[in-house]
Amino acid sequence: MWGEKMAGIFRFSFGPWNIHEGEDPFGLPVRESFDFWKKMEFAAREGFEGIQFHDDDAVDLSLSFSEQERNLNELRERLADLGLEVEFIAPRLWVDPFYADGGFTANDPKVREKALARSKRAVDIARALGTERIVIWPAREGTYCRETKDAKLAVERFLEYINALLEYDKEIKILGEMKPNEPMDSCFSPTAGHFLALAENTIDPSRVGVLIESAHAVLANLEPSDEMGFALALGKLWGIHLNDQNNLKFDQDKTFGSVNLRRAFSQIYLLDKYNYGQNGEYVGLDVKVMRTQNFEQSLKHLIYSKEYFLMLLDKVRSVDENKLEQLRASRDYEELDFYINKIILGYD
Ligand code: XUL
Ligand code: MN
Repeated sequence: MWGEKMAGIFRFSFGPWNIHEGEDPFGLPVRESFDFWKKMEFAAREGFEGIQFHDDDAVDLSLSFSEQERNLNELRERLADLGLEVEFIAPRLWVDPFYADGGFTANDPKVREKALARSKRAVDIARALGTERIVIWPAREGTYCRETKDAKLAVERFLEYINALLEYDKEIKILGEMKPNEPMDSCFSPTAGHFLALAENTIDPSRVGVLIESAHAVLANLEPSDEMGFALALGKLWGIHLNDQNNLKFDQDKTFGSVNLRRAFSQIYLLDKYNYGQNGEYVGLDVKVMRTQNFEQSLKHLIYSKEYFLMLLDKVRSVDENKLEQLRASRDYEELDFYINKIILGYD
């Protein structure tokens, strides 16, 4: 059906939360849980090479320090045995009720202090697992109603927090993963552009970049491939979360390509054209399985997101660049539009 499915330099990753029991804000879990190592074995079997972790996906933070260290060493070894490496660690500052008002932008200084301490621990976990990438998704760093936090002070606190982490470990790289809303009404630094402006004001801008998630861009009413192009132009596209989103509603994390094939095509076109991945960056997925899938069917969203990517990569590589240039030169954009859709439909 499709060509050689050559991934080239592309290496794929996902996080264990992408295989889940179907719980949502309106309903209980609908499926049994997959055991952690079953998820990892699935990843290896399906040709994934990287695993994304939150700090507490990687290790039980309630254990003693020495137990954590032991478990982290074992985790790294067992993952390596499966041919997997850790892509990044993201401090999870939004689940614990302690962070109800956010972490590093919380009004309570004790909360801010603990959020930083937990994030420093996340840095140690990353290093123990062999990665320098720290992903910051500022989930609750925003407001439910405007006057609850000082918007200027919040951004200054965001900056202080990033600086403290850069200072803490001189090797780490910080990847901001921005989303305009959800769970908050409104988030500070809602887009990649905001975060990159912040990055330039840190103590070491060269170690601060972005992870662009397709659905998050759509939620900001932005085109994911343009967001990626923006970051690529600045040398800051260090991670991606491919998925899909059906217009402006809750963050759907749908299977990549399942809503809008053209939008998926545009992202891959750009990534392939500019050799995304040449510095070890991963094609990360962040996708949710439909609640209606049963246990056995609940891995397909990951398999198919990767398949969509590879099928569309094949299409991307069949674009006649000369023809594209001619159509650009003659400004016949109707023809260009039709040409790309014919390729996607297999009529070219
Ligand atoms: C939230 C989201 C997170 C991050 C990692 O919308 O995308 O899963 O990717 O914390
Ligand atoms: Mn994500």
